[in-house]
Amino acid sequence: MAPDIASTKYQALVPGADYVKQVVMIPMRDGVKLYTVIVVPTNAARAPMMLTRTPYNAAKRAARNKSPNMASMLPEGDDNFVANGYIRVFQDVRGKHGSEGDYVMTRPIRGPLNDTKVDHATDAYDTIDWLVKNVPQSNGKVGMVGSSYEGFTVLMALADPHPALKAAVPMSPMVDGWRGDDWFQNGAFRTNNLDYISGQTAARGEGVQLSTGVHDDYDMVLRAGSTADLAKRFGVDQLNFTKKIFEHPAYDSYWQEQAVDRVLAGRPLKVPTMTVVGRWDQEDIYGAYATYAATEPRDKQNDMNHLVVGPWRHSGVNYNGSTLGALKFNGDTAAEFRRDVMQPFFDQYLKDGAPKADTPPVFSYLTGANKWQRLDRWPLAAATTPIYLKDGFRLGFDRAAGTEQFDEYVADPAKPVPFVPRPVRMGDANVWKPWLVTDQRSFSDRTDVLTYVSEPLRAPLQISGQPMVNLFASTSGTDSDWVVKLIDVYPDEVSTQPEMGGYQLGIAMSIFRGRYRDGLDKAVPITAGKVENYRFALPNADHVFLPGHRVMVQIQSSWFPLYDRNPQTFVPNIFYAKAGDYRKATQRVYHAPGMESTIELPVVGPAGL
Ligand code: PG9
Repeated sequence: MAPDIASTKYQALVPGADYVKQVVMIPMRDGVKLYTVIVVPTNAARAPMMLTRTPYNAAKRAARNKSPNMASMLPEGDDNFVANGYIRVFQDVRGKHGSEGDYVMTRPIRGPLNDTKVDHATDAYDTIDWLVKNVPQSNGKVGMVGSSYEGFTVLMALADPHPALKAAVPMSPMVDGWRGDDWFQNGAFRTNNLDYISGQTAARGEGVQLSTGVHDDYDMVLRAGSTADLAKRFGVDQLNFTKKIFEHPAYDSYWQEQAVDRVLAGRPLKVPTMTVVGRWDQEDIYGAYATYAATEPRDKQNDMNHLVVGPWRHSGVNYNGSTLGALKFNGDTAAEFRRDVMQPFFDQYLKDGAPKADTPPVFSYLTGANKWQRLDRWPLAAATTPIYLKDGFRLGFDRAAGTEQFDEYVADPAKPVPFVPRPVRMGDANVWKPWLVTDQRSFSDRTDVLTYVSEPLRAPLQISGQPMVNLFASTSGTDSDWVVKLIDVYPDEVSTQPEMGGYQLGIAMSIFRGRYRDGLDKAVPITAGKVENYRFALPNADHVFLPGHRVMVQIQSSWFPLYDRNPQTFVPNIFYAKAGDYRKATQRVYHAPGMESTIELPVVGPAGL
């Protein structure tokens, strides 16, 4: 009766493999060991190492296909690392999958929020220290790359980098969970996070996806009531990170002190870094620009801190970048960037004897014109030009007053505006990944959406920077959300792509929770009927509205079920709003003298229609 399960020492052979894969448990300074997969090309000698630290299962990340070929086995975005002979390393962060220790969601840096001796900076340091001493085929130089959570772990390694960390490419990094990355956007909570939290923290390995039994998430979330009710329904309210989120609805010190741009702002800039993000990044549209801006003042020669923005969805840089939803670009923009910009950048710092790369400070894809631009700074526009909301639902650069002072709509929390056409399937990758480029026509004619549109443009209008919302508005309630969408309306007919005729493409869209108008850290009720000035930034854009296109602005008070509903009655904590708190409100948007609602556009070149 000899047992038939092989010992842990057993290793299956992969005949003809062009790599050797080994798994090691790397000890950290506190004795905790982290599960690490090291893939070494068979002919490697003095090769650089590329490290990714992940909560998403290192064993799986290094096993896309079962194959003797390293290129097929590793993730698609690793194509150039393989072609250039890199050693590839994936590691489970502490507490997840094969790693020992405690998992803390996006574990904050040591300090007021982390009283242990370890964080992602120390774990990256200890890992790199071990790798350079224990991988004989390496040249002792390490790069770090990764997207989203993995991008966050790249940035955290920069807080106190090991001297062998020579270059870093954080992609779509999670930087500030409240301002706009992952958990919230300007205080509005993304309800699909409950599923993510359950998937990540219900177990050390694979967690639990929610079993809703409802095809349309719009119905599922609406029926539940508040977000706390929704969490309770699935038992997710018992998870520690859900509790932390519910305890911190405002931008208090809990969120401020773990914001990675703030963490990095005060530290020396030692590692050449290229921060990458997608223009239509549906998960982390905030942080890449924030860390770039926080680091830039210390980049005296403008050659250490780089920003890349491609026409991509979240993490789209690692996949095929020829299309996004209905949009078509010139060739595979992602493969082109990885091969022509990212790889030479890494090679310069990591490969022995590699030439200096011709890396621009900023590499940005100008959407609309569909071409890459090499820029020396971001944002490109030094100032903004207001475009005015006018009566007759018009939009223009002149401030000519009309007869109507305002437009109004009734926002009903019982019938919130969907963020994509129903049925809403947030977990469906085909819906979720390209949702920011969804045609906004489905919403422009709703009676609870105000839609302002310009005349067709006679000349190109380029915006390169962050548009600012400058809204004068009132509500009959005591709290309110404001969703503002800057949209490019295509001509009625597009000969090269007929389905784009009249398309309403979101260029920069955001939500703002009105209770935070006087400061993000404290909720203040709104006085019913009082006109307030709401100012908030939309996501960065680098876009040309082409001649014949029109500029559109849509305004609404919900974006459901992606964002939790504002009850429109002030309550101390919206997560716990009661059924009776959700009330209809009459919303007024003003375009009157002294109350001129505008979008301040970062125009480059002439501003005209
Ligand atoms: N956007 C995902 C995430 C990052 C950090 C925290 C929570 C979620 C991700 O794609 O990893």
